[in-house]
Amino acid sequence: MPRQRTKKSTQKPTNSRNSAIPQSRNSPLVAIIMGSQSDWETMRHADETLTQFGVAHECKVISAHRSPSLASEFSSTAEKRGLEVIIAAAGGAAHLAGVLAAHTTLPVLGVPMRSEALNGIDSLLATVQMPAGIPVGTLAIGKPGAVNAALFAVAILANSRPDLREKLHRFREAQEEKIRATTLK
Ligand code: RP5
Repeated sequence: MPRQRTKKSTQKPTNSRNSAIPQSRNSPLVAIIMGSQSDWETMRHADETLTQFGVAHECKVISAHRSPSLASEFSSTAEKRGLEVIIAAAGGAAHLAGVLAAHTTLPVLGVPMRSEALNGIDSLLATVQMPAGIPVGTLAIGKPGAVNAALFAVAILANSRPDLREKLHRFREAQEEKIRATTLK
């Protein structure tokens, strides 16, 4: 059964087998998958954004390299479990989004993590340079990418959910209002 993070927390995500994350009553529509627990500090911003919009979601650590069969099993069964969007974050040789996309026709949004060696340029190129035929929608490196991946997932879901579309409009209006109200001293 899928599990879902239900509240803001700095607690790192773990896989369902050993998770302390409470069971969700609603089936998750979005999965936030990351290659390592070290990605959580960035990806919690995607978690928080989806929570802000009231979108049922789950957060898991799955590595394309360190747990390849779990990555394949997760992605190939995602659609029949009711997921509609997968967000995949990884750093360095960041193959996670591409591997998940290879096993599903659900939209996969890739978030490149800022890496120590190359500051995320490696993650960006590894995520974005997919061969024609297996798309990954790649967002910006780090926190802006995490937030925008969640907003993109909301926009996809909003195509068939007028309540979410309305929330997106209100979010944009509030954002613009904040800019208009900004005065420089
Ligand atoms: C990637 O390697 C992960 O997504 C992470 O960004 C990076 C480093 O992982 P750790 O060594 O911190 O587990 O697979």
